[in-house]
Amino acid sequence: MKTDILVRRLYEHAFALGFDQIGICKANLPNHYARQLREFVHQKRYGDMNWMKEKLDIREHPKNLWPDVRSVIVVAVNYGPENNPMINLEHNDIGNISVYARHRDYHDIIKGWLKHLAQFLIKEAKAIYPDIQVKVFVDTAPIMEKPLAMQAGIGWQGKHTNIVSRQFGSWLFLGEIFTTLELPAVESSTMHCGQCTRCLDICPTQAFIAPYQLDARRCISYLTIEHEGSIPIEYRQKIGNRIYGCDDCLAICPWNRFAKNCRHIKLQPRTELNNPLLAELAQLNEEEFRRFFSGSPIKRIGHTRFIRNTLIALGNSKNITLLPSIKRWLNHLDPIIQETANWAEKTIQI
Ligand code: B12
Repeated sequence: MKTDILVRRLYEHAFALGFDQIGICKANLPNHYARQLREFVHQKRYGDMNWMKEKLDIREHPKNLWPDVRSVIVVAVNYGPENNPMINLEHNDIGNISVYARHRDYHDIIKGWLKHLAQFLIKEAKAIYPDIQVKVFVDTAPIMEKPLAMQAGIGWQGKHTNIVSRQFGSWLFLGEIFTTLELPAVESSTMHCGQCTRCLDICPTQAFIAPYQLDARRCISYLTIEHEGSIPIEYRQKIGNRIYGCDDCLAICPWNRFAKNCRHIKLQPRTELNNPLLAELAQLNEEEFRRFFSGSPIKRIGHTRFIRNTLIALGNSKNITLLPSIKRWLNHLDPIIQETANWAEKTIQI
């Protein structure tokens, strides 16, 4: 089979499986990405995501992860929400969960689809390329997924640092198939943010030190998901009712006028996670937390961080009727929970 027919069949199969965009690039990245990544690590903008530092050399270049890789097939899945997620930020008695975490864990779903697509590729290509090898990734390996997506024509890295697509705006998950097969690369995407700075301006914690440069240590997504200890006092009020992740820089992007609702049944939000009451979330003990968030990415942060975040939102609610939800954690054995509960008890009354 000729390569162009193989690629056409691969694209058709990808769309049938559920992917919304697909593109191919060489397993190479322009040198400036490695330089900028090193700068990010050098300035310790990764906070306590130490794996960013430990795997720096590998992350710099796809071939450092797998020397035999020749081509990268990048796929994207649209998870566009039905409503503007920023509406939730106005309701102080609910916890705002970022759009990507309101449904089943995307890693599980996309990994499944990627494995099917990789199997299909092997089956179709084997007659001509018997030695073909593949590896699949979705946010699971030390590689720079966004620059690869840009090279593969999926979209460009916006000033908020995430991929923006002409077809789907800012609401895309990314995944990759690395292969030893030499495939024709598409044209790389070009940048289209122009003079717009809306994503930079809206960030509640001013996490962007410059366009295209995020200091993760200030990012609410990092603070509520990745950061393990107490959340620094200076960010607590700015976090508002965001209890898991943040979508402000994505949601404000003007390119979302082209966004479409997510078409995948498996990625539809659980209704109880669209606007959950803080009072109910604060009732969850460890076992209930694990059961309630089974299959959800939220389970990954564990009970302590989840209650820590919920307590911050409760404090920020300034809704004194919610005080009992804080009080039950005041004497908890975990020092992070106890300290945050004390802060929330004072803050709710100011
Ligand atoms: C670490 C990480 C985070 C960290 C740090 C984010 C970051 N911007 O680095 C935290 C926890 C904060 C985070 C948050 C989120 N994440 Co995240 N995250 C990652 C991860 C694992 C690595 C990203 C990385 O390499 N960062 C290192 C820094 C150096 O990269 P960078 O910020 O992109 O910087 C580059 C450019 O900005 C550029 N650059 C630097 N300076 C300059 C200057 C100029 C002039 C120019 C033009 C360019 C430029 O060079 C840098 C190197 O490439 C990827 C998965 C992966 N393996 O790639 C997912 C990933 C990026 N995350 C994703 C998502 C969905 C999110 C959230 C939206 C989740 C949420 N709702 O809370 C937020 C978005 C916050 C944001 N604005 O970035 C998706 C993004 C999909 C997309 N459309 O692009 C990814 C790709 C996972 C996936 N497979 O889908 N994430």
